[in-house]
Amino acid sequence: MHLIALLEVVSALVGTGMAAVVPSTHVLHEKRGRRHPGLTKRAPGDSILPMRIGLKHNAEALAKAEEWLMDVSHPSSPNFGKHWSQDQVIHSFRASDASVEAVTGWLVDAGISSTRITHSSNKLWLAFDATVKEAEALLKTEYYHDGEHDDDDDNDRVAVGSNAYYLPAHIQEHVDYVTPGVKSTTMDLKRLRRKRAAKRDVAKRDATKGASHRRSKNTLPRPIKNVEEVLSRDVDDLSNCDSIITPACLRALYGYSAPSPHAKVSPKNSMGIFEEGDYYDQPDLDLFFNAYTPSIANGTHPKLDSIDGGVAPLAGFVGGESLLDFTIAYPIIFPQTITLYQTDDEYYAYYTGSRGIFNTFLDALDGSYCNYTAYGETGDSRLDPQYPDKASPADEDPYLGKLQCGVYQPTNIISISYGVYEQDLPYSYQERQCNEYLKLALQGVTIVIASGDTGVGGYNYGTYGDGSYYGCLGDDDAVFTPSEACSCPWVTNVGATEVFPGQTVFEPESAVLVQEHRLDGNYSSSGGFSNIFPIPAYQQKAVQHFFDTANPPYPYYYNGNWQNATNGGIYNRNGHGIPDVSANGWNYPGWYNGSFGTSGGTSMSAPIFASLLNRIVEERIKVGKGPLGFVNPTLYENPQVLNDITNGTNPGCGTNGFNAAKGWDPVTGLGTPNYPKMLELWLSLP
Ligand SMILES: *[C@@H]1O[C@H](CO)[C@@H](O)[C@H](O)[C@H]1NC(C)=O
Ligand SMILES: *[C@@H]1O[C@H](CO)[C@@H](O)[C@H](O)[C@H]1NC(C)=O
Ligand SMILES: *[C@@H]1O[C@H](CO)[C@@H](O)[C@H](O)[C@H]1NC(C)=O
Ligand SMILES: *[C@@H]1O[C@H](CO)[C@@H](O)[C@H](O)[C@H]1NC(C)=O
Ligand SMILES: *[C@@H]1O[C@H](CO)[C@@H](O)[C@H](O)[C@H]1NC(C)=O
Ligand SMILES: CC(=O)N[C@H]1CO[C@H](CO)[C@@H](O)[C@@H]1O
Repeated sequence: MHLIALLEVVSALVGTGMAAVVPSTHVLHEKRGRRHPGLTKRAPGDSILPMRIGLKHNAEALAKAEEWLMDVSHPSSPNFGKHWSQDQVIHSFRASDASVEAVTGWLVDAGISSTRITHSSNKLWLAFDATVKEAEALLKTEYYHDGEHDDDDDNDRVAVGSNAYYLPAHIQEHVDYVTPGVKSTTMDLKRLRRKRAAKRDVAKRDATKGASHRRSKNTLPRPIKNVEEVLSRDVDDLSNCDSIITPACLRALYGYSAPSPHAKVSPKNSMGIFEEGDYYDQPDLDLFFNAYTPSIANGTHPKLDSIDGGVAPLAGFVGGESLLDFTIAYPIIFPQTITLYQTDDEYYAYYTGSRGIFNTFLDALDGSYCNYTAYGETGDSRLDPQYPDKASPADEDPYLGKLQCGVYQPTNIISISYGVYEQDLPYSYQERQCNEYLKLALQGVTIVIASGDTGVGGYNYGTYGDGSYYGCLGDDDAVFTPSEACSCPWVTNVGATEVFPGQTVFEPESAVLVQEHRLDGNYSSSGGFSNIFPIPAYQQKAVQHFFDTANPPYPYYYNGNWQNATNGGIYNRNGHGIPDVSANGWNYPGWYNGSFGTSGGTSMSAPIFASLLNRIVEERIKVGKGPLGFVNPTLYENPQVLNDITNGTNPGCGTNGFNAAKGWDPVTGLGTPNYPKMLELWLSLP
């Protein structure tokens, strides 16, 4: 009964209500603005909580990170190309020894013996198990859980958190935050386990939503009528590139030659491609090689770096994405090889509708990321798959191993044709992930991501779990919806172009626009301005030039603050401009489960751009130079190595979207690749 009374007090007066039981040695560290509506049940005192104390570590490092990256990536820097080692990155982003000692001392004095405390390998947090009772005494708080909340993402798990907690005053300066705390932790509470069967039904119902929401969409093939005639054409014919973009059309557009199939290639330059919930199959790849690149032998396939049970190939589940990625990349880079980073066991990929994306992939590339703290997030979140996958029924082939941390070396170039929208995930989740892309870039890795296929809006159907609509933002559905993770300023974001009917590959391309292509709307190149990330220094001039010369006719807001825009603003005037560059994204031929058709999407554009960068790395290796790392500063300083695209728009949210324009624009970025110029530029750089 006492507990119920306290709960009311906490609910009404967070902080002050608790202050009576807080000794004067302690200070409030974090509290919620409003009591969490889901956390209604007191956590049993004897349950064990996995406590994590994020150390106030790397605030200085995070502030300097951009400068560090520019130091090795800006072509005018004397340290250009001098990428860091992984140890150097971990060391620079870790917490100070003084913080570790102070916090450990406090815990030991409070009765948590030092043998119970683990210090993470990246030095950023301390971990120990504690009973709810111990943790409440330590933090002068109370823990609640959401056991009755029927959330379809969780797998026999509940969220546990508190509404406010306190730290000794002398410890506060060393601690970023504690979980579970105001940020809840997902965990099993044995007595609250729900029946598996019931949960699985819910999960299945959500399968379509979960899978489609996270994938670039235009990859499913459209059948064409004149298959026989199309397949009888000479593979080098360039007269039909306005209806089918063959490998030869791409070579003509971007000025590179077919690689010699017998060239000697560096074993250290396999190209990385990420896939999730979508699989290639060998017969479809072979049909493509046979028709368009006979010099690539049947059976050629990527090397699988399986992440947390990810499998490939998988004949029964053929999807357009993987096949498109590989049939784009092989003709450009072969005999260079491809490394496939395939994440997720099928249960997570298909049935859970888990909203998290990329964290388990980044865990596999960088072991220190598994437990890294930044922007108030430590390690994987409740939105990410939980491994070992105890939730999956045995017949779904669960992955029962441990979460894979740091098991694969990242390739020099990684192409990603997946993403969701900035509104789909907590901003802190995306900021922490973006910081990881920066850390990989510091080590010389180039991440290339598709911009998305929905213009300035989002997919034009459906609702989020909480009932809000996910086409566009705001009460009137008028505010533009930037895609992610491509909106991170430390990756290279690729939009899509098209050769319109009647045009040839010897004329300029336009921004892609396909009307009523999908059930859920039109296809155009996603672009605009991030609501999370500000304009990075390397892009300032380009964005300013766009506003000066092609000012869009829409009201805007600042600092991502669309909720508060009183002038009806619909885009973020000082947000990171997206995309950076573009490449063709429409009418690529291919086989899917044995049927021939054409497809596209920015899913096609990203691997084109990434493959050309992979070839440039290969040429640099031949002359004793290193990988490219973060390419954007070099591109923004040298826009002449790209073909500026000036025609087209990316409609959405009831508007025409933005216009492609001279110079950078938020539809096609700086433009499409001019391979000879790009190669010459990077061969001239150290
Ligand atoms: C390669 O595979 C394709 C598709 O299965 C087939 O049509 C072709 O005959 C094969 N080529 C060789 C040389 O085996
Ligand atoms: C592929 O084709 C086979 C039969 O040709 C069919 O049974 C299967 O459902 C198809 N799979 C997909 C993913 O379309
Ligand atoms: C697609 O474009 C057409 C023509 O501009 C427009 O009328 C239609 O509303 C668009 N569809 C959606 C779902 O936005
Ligand atoms: C909107 O304005 C209020 C009051 O100024 C502020 O507390 C809130 O953080 C703002 N929202 C955003 C998204 O910035
Ligand atoms: C310019 O783009 C529009 C679509 O936005 C397209 O209809 C038109 O054909 C393009 N013009 C040229 C010359 O490609
Ligand atoms: C050293 C340490 O505590 N490592 C942890 C990092 O995160 C993984 C996955 O969340 C844990 O299993 C490890 O124990």
